[in-house]
Amino acid sequence: MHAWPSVDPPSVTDLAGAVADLPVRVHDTATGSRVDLTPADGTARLYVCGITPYDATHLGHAATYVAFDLLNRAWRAAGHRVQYVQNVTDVDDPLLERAARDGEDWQDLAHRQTDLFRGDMEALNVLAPAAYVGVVESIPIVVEMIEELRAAGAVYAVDDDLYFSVTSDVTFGEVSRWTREQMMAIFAERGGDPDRPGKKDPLDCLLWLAERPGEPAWDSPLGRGRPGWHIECSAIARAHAGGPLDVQGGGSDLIFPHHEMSASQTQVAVGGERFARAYVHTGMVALDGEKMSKSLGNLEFVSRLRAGGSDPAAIRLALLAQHYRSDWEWTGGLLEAADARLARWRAAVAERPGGSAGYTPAASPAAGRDDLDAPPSRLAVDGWVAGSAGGGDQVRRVVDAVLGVRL
Ligand code: 5CA
Ligand code: ZN
Repeated sequence: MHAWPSVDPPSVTDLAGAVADLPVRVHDTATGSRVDLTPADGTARLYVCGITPYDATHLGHAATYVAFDLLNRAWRAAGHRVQYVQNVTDVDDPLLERAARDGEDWQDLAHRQTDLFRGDMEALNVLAPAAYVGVVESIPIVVEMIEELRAAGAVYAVDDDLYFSVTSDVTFGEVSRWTREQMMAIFAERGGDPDRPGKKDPLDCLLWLAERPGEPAWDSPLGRGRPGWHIECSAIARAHAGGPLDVQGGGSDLIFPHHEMSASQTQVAVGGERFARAYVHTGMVALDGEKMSKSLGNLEFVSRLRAGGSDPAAIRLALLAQHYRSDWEWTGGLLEAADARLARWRAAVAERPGGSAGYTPAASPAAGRDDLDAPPSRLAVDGWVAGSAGGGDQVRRVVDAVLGVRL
């Protein structure tokens, strides 16, 4: 599957100055601490869970991908290469249910929504992944990983469906650090089936769903069927990242079971090597007091705001006004404030052009490297704008490279 067009950020390695030696650090869910993410071999490997293509692109999705774009930019600004991989869950129950509800072909729905998402990502100046990979095109690598898990003794059947045995991974639970009670309380809500008779452990997750009448299925040595959810990210990450991940990312709603399971499955398949150095999670964006979610239907879309005339750079700036790990609520006021800020920034860089004199960009790249501290880096620009010094060309370069906002 192809990604969207994107322009490489301007280089700011020459501007780093005081921050040149600062490592990129980010908060890791698995350890609860900030970890140094300087890549061991010069290439950072980033996997971010992609959309299930219906009801895209709501502002919760957008906030999550913009946050990981800051990480991508922080690594690049520090002089590292980034191998960025993102999946598309282009076959799964919620997509099939939505297509059935609306009487639409599930593939048409997935294509249309993936196209819309690409357009929104491009407009928001999100750097494209090097590998943008759907599940439908990944069936062979998914089947291959399930075969490896079977060889490791981690797979069993319930009727014709195949399950991953969570007890096969001694480190199971180390991503979320949730108690078994916490896991049990939420598993069913997030696609699990704890009560199915015949399972060895209620938390075991589906690897391969045997063909159901009226649903898509593929021939395979496992029988005719389709992948379970978590195995797609295990298989796509391993096949396309080119090594163990530096970061497995997504919204905090993916901590359990999705990231717990995808890490466990990969670790068992490869014989123990840790799936990712860090598990990074964005906060949930709410609307009208509730998490913005496709199932609740309380959504605001990037495409609707764009169609209403909003500048995508202002939408991006509004998303960056919060720290990525906080839960927060979208309001129209945020966009108005971002519009006004963008206008001030643009006017200032136009009125006060020039190179390095007058602007010390150190605060911006430094903030970008320390747990993606977008709000302080924005404020560093506000400080320059409020003054009278020159250096606007340099401000423009830094703001583009680090925050991804074009002035
Ligand atoms: N396809 C799976 C991941 S493999 C999936 O979760 N798709 S999704 O379309 O539901 O979500 C896409 C991304 O947006 C995920 O990283 C998810 O955690 C994030 N996300 C969903 N809702 C919100 C929200 N309200 N706020 C912030 N991020 C969100
Ligand atoms: Zn995923």
